[in-house]
Amino acid sequence: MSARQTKVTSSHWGAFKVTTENGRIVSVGPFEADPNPSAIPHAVPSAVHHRTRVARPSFRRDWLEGGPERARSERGNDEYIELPWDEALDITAAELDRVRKEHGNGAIFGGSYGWASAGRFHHALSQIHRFLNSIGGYVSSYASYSTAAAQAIIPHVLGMNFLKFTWGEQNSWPMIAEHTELLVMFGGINPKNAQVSMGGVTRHETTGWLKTFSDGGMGLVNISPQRGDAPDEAEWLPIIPGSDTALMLALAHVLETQDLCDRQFLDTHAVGYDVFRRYLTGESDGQPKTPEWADGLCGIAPAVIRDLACKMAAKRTLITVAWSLQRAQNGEQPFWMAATLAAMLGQIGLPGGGIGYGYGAIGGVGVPIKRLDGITLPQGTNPIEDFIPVARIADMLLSPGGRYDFNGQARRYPDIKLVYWCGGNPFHHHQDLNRLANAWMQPDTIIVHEPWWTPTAKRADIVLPATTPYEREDIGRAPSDSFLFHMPKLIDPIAEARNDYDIFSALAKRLGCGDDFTEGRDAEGWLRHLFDRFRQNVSADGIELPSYDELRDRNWIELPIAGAEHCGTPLKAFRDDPEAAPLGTPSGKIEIFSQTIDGFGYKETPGHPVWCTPDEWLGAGAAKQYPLHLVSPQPADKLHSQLEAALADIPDARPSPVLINASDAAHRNITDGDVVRVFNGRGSCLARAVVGDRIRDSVIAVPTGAWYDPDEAGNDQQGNPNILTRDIGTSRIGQGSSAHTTLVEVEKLADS
Ligand SMILES: Nc1nc2c(c(=O)[nH]1)N[C@H]1C(S)=C(S)[C@@H](COP(=O)(O)OP(=O)(O)OC[C@H]3O[C@@H](n4cnc5c(=O)[nH]c(N)nc54)[C@H](O)[C@@H]3O)O[C@H]1N2
Ligand SMILES: Nc1nc2c(c(=O)[nH]1)N[C@H]1C(S)=C(S)[C@@H](COP(=O)(O)OP(=O)(O)OC[C@H]3O[C@@H](n4cnc5c(=O)[nH]c(N)nc54)[C@H](O)[C@@H]3O)O[C@H]1N2
Ligand SMILES: [Mo]
Repeated sequence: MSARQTKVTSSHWGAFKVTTENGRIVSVGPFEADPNPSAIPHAVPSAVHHRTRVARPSFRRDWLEGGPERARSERGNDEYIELPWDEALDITAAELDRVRKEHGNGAIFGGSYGWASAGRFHHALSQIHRFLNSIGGYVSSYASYSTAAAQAIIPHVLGMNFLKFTWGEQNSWPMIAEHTELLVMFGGINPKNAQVSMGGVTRHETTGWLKTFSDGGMGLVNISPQRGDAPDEAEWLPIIPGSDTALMLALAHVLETQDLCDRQFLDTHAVGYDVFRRYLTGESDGQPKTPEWADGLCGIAPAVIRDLACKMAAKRTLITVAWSLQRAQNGEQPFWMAATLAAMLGQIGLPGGGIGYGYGAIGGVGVPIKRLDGITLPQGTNPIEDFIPVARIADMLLSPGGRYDFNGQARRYPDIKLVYWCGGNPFHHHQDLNRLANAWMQPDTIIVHEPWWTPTAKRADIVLPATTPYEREDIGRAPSDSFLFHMPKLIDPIAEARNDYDIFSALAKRLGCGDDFTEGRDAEGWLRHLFDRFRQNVSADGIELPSYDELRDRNWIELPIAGAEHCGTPLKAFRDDPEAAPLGTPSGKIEIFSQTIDGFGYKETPGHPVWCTPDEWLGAGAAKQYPLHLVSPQPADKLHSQLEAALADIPDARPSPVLINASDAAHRNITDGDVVRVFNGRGSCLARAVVGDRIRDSVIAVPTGAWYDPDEAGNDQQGNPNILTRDIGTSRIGQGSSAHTTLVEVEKLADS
């Protein structure tokens, strides 16, 4: 591997060229077919060769020497002992065996949420789930941090799996460009987030589409606490976080009272408008949801609300809602209410009209493409049926046997003895990290596969060093992308890193189920097998693929599946004939009132969308003590906590930036560049002030992704907002993450 060579590889942030020399990645460059390549891969060369790579299998001293009982109290504050692979695998297999024999597989938590890396075979989550299934099963996790509340509510309202709706029943970019006159964006559409997509996004097109929309004279309205969440051409309505449902209700109130709603559409295509209308007008609760009422909650003037409602009724309007709105307490409500508002406008099923969720959240949303069967490693079946809603991990660890409600079910948390993580970083992604750190002391044993010493790896008992995609061969393909990649092995594994597949194969063999797990194939055997299956499947669609060897030679090909001709008008069949093409809801129609949800008996969330006052927001009593609302968006310069090793080395990159309005900064004697402490009753972190007028007053933004690194007093040095966020479910319906429901205060550090 000494000669200099350049190859293309694929990643969640797109395809890019990688140049290697003498066994090292020396530089990266853009991929020719990408009109707007992401800068994220620039961190790859230094991250891959970084000093924070896990070199060898590592065991926490207390766990290794004292066993689980002694180990628990020390996680996160201990030394590691390196062992040779054979011994490490023996110990790990023996511990898995002990737990499954003593407590059953229902005591193993293998949810292992996380984005891991692109690449279809070495997909860490598929690998761990297949492995744990082959050894008798595990407690899994349900839905995602991204969209858990949406995944729960949308099937009740629109009768469809949320992901199916996202990929199958939303307007494509070309259709919006052609037909939409007014684009009303709750939470904006920010191309910064469209840099990434699960499994890859080769052509970064979102910026280009937004420019097409504004150049073409489309009306753009950005309803967000941050101006930068949409193009500057958009009208900015700087809303108070957590109050979108109130604004939507007021828009609905104007439509209802000014007779601007499509009553016929509501009669033929929706159920429950009558019940909802009584709530809207205040007949049922005494409070009409007028623009004046909403102004006091969301901070948008009544005249602006009236004007917007009239425009929405007069024009072909597409309402879009960012995923962030449902990553908040009662995050189900703005998603439900937005669908209700769209139903009142009566444009659902018309080209360029209606409702869409998550445009800009990831690169694939809106891309017109023919969907093909994926390339996935079969995971087998899990004999353990028990699961938790994904974001309830700390609750689970803190209250084994504890009761909770979830989407109409009364459930109990399992009693977990062993946690196994491969491809995620809970000490990045979970809320209230001090609480998680406490919950993390409960299990006997925590096993983590990681390329880097992340905060999660530093809190594991057994850390097995994993390769990165550059150290192994794989196939790259994302469902919303027309490119297919052979991802070459570019360098040898760093130190003693091994592929997750090889680690699991060796453990499975020790546990007596090696053949079940491998089916007699090595990694290359699987790649050829999975590729051949994909090749056969797509040939039924009339697409002929080259052989695996030819793909390997060519590095990448484009499939003939992109283009507007692959996308029809969303929900057209339902609009044309709701009897013949009903939705999958119990009524077959849009459920503005859901008998099912009403039947759950959750008094805080009745059978129609409602405004629920959040526990933490600018209108709460707690705002006296913590007067700033913290939003924690995705970082612009990377994907979550990935590549953080390299990014944290950039001078002044850490602690993380905190965007703060000039008036809030002045009030606290903070100037641009100052290091500040952001704090509330749950914890505190450092951050570096970025002062400006692109965020509304009383709101601050700290991006996610810094590696949690508390000092002895518990003050996080790197600027991870999750030390501050609140760890409660969105509601009993979705039990998702409610990261955006957080109040804080900021102070200048005495010596900055
Ligand atoms: N406050 C707040 N918190 C949030 C959010 C928010 O908006 N606000 N957003 C949430 C959302 S939507 C998400 S999706 C989560 C994301 O949270 P995660 O998906 O957990 O974050 P990542 O940093 O992508 O974690 C992936 C980990 O896998 C490791 N990895 C990469 N490749 C491999 C591999 O091949 N093998 C192994 N074994 N490991 C590998 C990486 O080094 C990294 O540590 O964060 C959530 N947290
Ligand atoms: N560069 C980059 N892109 C990413 C990721 C990444 O890590 N890096 N992660 C990816 C993942 S896993 C996901 S799930 C998506 C997430 O996609 P989103 O959920 O859309 O993204 P966020 O950045 O969390 O939030 C978008 C904006 O919502 C606004 N916002 C917050 N609260 C409210 C509110 O109450 N009301 C309104 N109206 N606006 C609010 C904030 O100003 C924030 O900037 O992003 C994906 N894209
Ligand atoms: Mo996500």
